[in-house]
Amino acid sequence: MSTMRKVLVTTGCALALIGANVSPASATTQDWDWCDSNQICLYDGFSGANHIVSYQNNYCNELTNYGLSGYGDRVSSAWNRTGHSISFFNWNARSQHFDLVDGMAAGARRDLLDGANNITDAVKMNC
Ligand SMILES: [Ca+2]
Repeated sequence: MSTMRKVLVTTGCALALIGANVSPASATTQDWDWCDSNQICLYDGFSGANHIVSYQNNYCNELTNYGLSGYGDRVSSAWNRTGHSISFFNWNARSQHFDLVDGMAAGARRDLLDGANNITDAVKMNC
């Protein structure tokens, strides 16, 4: 390994350690991956980290079942850039119904409630 290569590897390790100790405030500025206007954006991580999928929801009061697309039980945060409130649902296999587990105002972005984290399967725009 050349001297230059060793320097680069060492620098990379130092940066990785700095990244692990990042403060919550600076983490927030790095999160909330891009979300287009009029879309509902869903994220695997908290504070908008790790974008999963976005829906251009043109359908009022119709359930978008993202569990069918393989995104169920993964969403931890969301950004609602529609002009309407949205509701999140969890599929209840026992009752064979969708249970309402969280809701979000128009324009809001936040982590899902503790009881809704990593369990939702569908979203609906209320209008
Ligand atoms: Ca679920």
